[in-house]
Amino acid sequence: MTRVFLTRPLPGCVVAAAEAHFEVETRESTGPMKPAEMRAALALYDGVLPTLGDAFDAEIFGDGHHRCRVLANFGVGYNHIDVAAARACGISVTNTPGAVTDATADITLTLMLMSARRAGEGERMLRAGAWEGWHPTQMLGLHMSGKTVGVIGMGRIGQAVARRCRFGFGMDVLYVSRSEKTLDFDARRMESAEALAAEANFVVIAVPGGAETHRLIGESVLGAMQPHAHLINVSRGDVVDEAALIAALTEGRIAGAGLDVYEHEPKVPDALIALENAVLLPHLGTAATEVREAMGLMAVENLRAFFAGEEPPNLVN
Ligand code: 8YV
Repeated sequence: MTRVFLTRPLPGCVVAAAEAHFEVETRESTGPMKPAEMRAALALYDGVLPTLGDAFDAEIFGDGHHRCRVLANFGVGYNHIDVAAARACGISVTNTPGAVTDATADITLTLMLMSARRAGEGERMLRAGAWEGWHPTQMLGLHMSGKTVGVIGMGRIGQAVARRCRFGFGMDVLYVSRSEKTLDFDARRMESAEALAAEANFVVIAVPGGAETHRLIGESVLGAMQPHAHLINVSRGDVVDEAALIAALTEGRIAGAGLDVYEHEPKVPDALIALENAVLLPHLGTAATEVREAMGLMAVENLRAFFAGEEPPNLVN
C-alpha cells in the first residue's frame, strides 16, 4: 500500500480523506521538521505532505535515491522546497493555490485597516487603562475609502486584494507584475515598484516569494513612499529588508506597516515589536478552519491524482 506522511496534525476531514487512499502516518509535532526527520520521510514514505518551515533544500535531497515520489505542499508558497533539486531526483512537488486566495486577501484588508486606523495601538492603549475618553483629535489615522492601493504581484492573491479595495472601498488600483494582466476592474500597471510606491497610499506585497523576490522591497521602494503611506506584507518575510523597514517606520518616513510574515519566523525583531506604528500578526493569512480544511483536501487530491497516474492538478515542477 502507498505510504503517506502528514508532517503536522491536520483537520480530521483531511486525515480521513488521506486514509481513504493511503496508509497514513502523522507526525505529532507542530514545529518545523528537523533535517533527520526530512531525510527519514523521503526514505520511508511514497508521498509526503510538508508545510511552511519544512526546509527541503538540495542537501536534504542529497544523492537522489529516495522512496518518496511526491511532496504535496500544504500551502501555496513553496519557497521552503528546492523544487529543482526535487525534480533532479524524480520527486514531483504540488501546492494549494486557490484554496488560500480569499483568506489571504481578507487578512490583507485586515492589516490595511488596522494599520491605517491604528487599531492595534488603540487596543493596547485601552487595555493598558490609558484611555482618557473620546475627543475630536484622538488617535487619528488615515481614511481608507477612496484612496489608492498599489499591489506588487498581481497573481491570484494580488487580484483578490485589488478587487476588495476597488469594489469594497472605492479605491484606485495600481500594480506591478511580470506580465500585463487582463482584469475585470480598472487598474493601472506601473513600470516599477518605486513609481507605484510614489503614488500609493497603501503598498501591498503579494509576490510568491523565493530567490527572485528576496529583498525586493528595500531602501529604494520605502524611500519612494509618501510619509502618510502604509506598507502591507502577506507574502514572505524576506521580500522586505526588515532593517530598512524598521528605519523608515522609526524615522516616520512612512506612516505604518502591517505584517503577517517575517524573515526568520517565529522570531520577530525586537525593534519591530517596539514600534507602535507596526501591526504584527503571527502568519494568520490562511488561519480559518474551512480554509485549512480546503488546503488539506487539495493537497490530498494532488497525492491521489499522482498515485493514480494522473497529472496532479497543482504540479509546480
Ligand atoms: C499557509 C501561506 O498557512 O499558503 C501559504 O503559502 O503562506 C500560509 O498562509 C502556510 O504556508 C502553510 O504551509
